[in-house]
Amino acid sequence: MLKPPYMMSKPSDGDDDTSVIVDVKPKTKRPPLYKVLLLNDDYTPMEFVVHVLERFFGLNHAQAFEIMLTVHKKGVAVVGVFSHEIAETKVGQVMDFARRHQHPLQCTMEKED
Ligand code: TYC
Repeated sequence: MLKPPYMMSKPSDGDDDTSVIVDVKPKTKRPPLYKVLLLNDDYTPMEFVVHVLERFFGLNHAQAFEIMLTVHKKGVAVVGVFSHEIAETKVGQVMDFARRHQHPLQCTMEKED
């Protein structure tokens, strides 16, 4: 004769939760990117701006001249898109270099949409 306790189903091994996650979003998000912008002014020499673009943004002379002219004509242009840390470094390098040469050149960064 069977003695108590009577177990009418298999003992749980702790793995009998029947709820199922159907769809899980991949949780790794790419970090936001930042545009680095160069602003026009009436005093910074064109050749200085070209030099800045070559030196800090790795542009060749033709590319640097073209972007400098865009800023000169339109007032502002994106000179590159970077991670937050790299963008901050570039802005700092440009602002420091311009200040040391007593030019009012302005460089800023802006989060990409
Ligand atoms: N406008 C300046 C000039 O005529 C040239 C210039 C270009 C200055 C781009 C700043 O980001 C700049 N000398």
